[in-house]
Amino acid sequence: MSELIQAILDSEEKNDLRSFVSELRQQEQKYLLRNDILNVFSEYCSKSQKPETFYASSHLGKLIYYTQEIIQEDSNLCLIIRPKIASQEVYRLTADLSFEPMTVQELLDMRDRLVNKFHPNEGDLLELDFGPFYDYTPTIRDPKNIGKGVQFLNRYLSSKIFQDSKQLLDSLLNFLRLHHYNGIQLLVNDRIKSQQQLSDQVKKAIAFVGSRPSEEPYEEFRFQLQSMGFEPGWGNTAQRVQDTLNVLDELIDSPDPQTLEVFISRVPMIFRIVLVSAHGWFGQEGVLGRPDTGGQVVYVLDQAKNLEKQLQEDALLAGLEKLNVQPKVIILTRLIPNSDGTLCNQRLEKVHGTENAWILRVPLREFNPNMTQNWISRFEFWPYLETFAIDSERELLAEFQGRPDLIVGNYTDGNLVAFLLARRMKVTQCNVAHALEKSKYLFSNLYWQDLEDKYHFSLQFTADLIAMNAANFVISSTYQEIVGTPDSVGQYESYKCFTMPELYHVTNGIELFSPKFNVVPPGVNENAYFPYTRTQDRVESDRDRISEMLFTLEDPSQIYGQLDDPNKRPIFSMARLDRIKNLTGLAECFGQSKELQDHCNLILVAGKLRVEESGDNEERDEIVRLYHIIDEYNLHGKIRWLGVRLSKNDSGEIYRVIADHKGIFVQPALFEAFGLTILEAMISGLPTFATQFGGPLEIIQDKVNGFYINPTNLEETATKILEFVSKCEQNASYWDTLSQKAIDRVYSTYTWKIHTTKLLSLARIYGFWNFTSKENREDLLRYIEALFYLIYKPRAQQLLEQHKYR
Ligand code: UDP
Ligand code: LCN
Repeated sequence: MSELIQAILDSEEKNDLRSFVSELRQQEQKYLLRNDILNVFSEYCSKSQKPETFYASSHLGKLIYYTQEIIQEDSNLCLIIRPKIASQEVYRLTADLSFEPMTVQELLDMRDRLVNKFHPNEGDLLELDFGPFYDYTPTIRDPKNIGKGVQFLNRYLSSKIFQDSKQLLDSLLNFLRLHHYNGIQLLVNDRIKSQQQLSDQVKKAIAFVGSRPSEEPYEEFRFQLQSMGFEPGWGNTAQRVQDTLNVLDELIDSPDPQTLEVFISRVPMIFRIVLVSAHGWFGQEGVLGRPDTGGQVVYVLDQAKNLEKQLQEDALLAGLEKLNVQPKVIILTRLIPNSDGTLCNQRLEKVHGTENAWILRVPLREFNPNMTQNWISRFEFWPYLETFAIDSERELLAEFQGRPDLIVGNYTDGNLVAFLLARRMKVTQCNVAHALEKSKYLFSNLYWQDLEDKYHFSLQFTADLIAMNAANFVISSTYQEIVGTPDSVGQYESYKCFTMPELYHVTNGIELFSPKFNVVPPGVNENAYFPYTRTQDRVESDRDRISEMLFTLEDPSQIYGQLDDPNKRPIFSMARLDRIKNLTGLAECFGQSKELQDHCNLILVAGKLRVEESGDNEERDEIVRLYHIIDEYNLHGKIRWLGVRLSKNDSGEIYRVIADHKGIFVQPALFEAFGLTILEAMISGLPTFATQFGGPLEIIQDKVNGFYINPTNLEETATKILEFVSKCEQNASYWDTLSQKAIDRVYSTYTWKIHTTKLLSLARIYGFWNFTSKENREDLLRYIEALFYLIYKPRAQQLLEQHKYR
């Protein structure tokens, strides 16, 4: 950046800089974000009649492009520049146009001054810095490789084996000795005592199994292998055992990353998994669409089913059939005594379509029954997590008859519980964010004190820092969830450096280049969601019933609005009614475009119809707004709002019926972390228009298999949809082409098979890495514990005090 700055200062552009700075000074806002900065610059360019190239190609234009934020203070401007993904430089631009680099501490102090929360005379604020803990772990260099942690780790580990083969092979042997199932030793027994013996015996065993018929079942030669030092777990046939031993042999002789990955991925070390999804209504029926209950529940349920299937397949291939191995997956959630007709008050529920996957619901301790007997918003949930983890540990140990092999947390609360459990039980911890609220709510950290009553971000962000640093590995659904795009900051990236005025400063909150980050997108339930063209798999009566419900049924208890012309092309959307989902924005976009109304109807599936039925602030506000918009733009006859709770199959059929009518799906969220409805719509064959803010940017390839929209620009969004609609009206095959491309996209990239294979391979490799380097993490975990006990817990207790009087 310094070269770019110098180039501006050494050229005529210095005058432009001066004038632009004076434009900035005239802005009322003291804190400008990227969009504001670009707007001011574009105005400046047109006012001063700059050639078109100036905006993008001048030095100044480039500097502005990289500038994420500008803060004005007295006569100075502070520029926060992001020269590339996951890096930040900060400069003070003084009145005489000199650029002085600023430290992170200076930046955070300045932000505090901006909100009048800087108290230099009261001493320094607590500074959180996780940087030193990552100094001795390997880090990725190139930002484009962020999110490919495991590949990197494999390269690193295998090069270490090269360098110090003795030590690492010793740990490999110890690692192999570690594994057993229900007390039965797996892989190697104590006949193999040294690394040298391991190497010799592997070669002997390879020769031995090589002499057997390749399809011979393992059980037939089990005892011969045992006498050589090998126990079950190498394969189910002579061929498979030979393959696995060959991989190990190669690893010993000439380690390389692929061999290491293949070998560790075959080690039968995972049989019991816990998926923690603590808040919300977690159930299989009648829960979706309620506040806080959306994609995460869908994701975790599908993941549980597919993990079980994959674990069963792996166990079979490893030759463990006769050991009566029964992999078990437990979804750990809270029990809600007043469960509003759902099964959320049931302790144990089997996951449909599985043999051994369960939902285990553990009640919160009864601090105040008004709270703990009922659903509690995710923003209020913090005081209950520690005791929930303690109680859950006991229940899990009983259910599994031992410790689990992997704990996966979901969302901030589940990740914190996963941390507490993993720490207590010494198990590998994996995190899934689903959504990090910090980047969802603008300025949520700077103004945390004003928002505290409603959102309690001080607890949430502290919990996030704790859990993301403690996790052995993190899976994200997209790359940008970690580090954003060239022009927007990633969700994890937003935890790198921030202030919580009067609470703490974070100078290095997370190492984005750590190999712990891995992109592993979810899939979609292919039994419920499949292309509308697969008529043989559809049930005609369901189709008719759903079709009636969507277009004509009169049932004021759950449907609002009748269509004047049900044959118009449907624009469809389905989401929880919270502000960020912005269904009201879509209604407004539709309301403002007469032309869109001429061609299409708008059909929304959105939680509830009545304010009195909702216990959630945002949901209530959105219900009111939606009615208001319908009246304001007189959308009667053109819109239907379904406040229904659909079964899984119905929700699949609904997309297909919309596709039968050559409709489209619109996902208008102001920000969407990933967006499962987009996968559901696309696999059903619906041309999909999705927000350009967040994960959809990676799911859809614009104009190839769907379209991006900017949901804050209503006119542009309406135009994009209209363009598509008129193209389809001119040429009906255009809709079909888009529909097929959407279907292909999901099948090629977003399946649960891809997801679970990768997740399990990660769990094994990080388990190995954790085993070989565990002493290196203890200091980090101690620091994290201190944060938990000294910051998180006292604040959680304060909140609990408030809850006692609700
Ligand atoms: N969903 C539903 N009924 C509703 C709203 C949503 O069944 O009224 C389902 C939807 O099919 C999808 C999930 O809830 O599977 C929402 O996931 P997404 O990732 O799109 O958003 P989230 O709600 O997690 O933010
Ligand atoms: C939460 C969200 O907000 C969505 O964007 C995701 O699709 C969902 O969780 C599943 O990860």
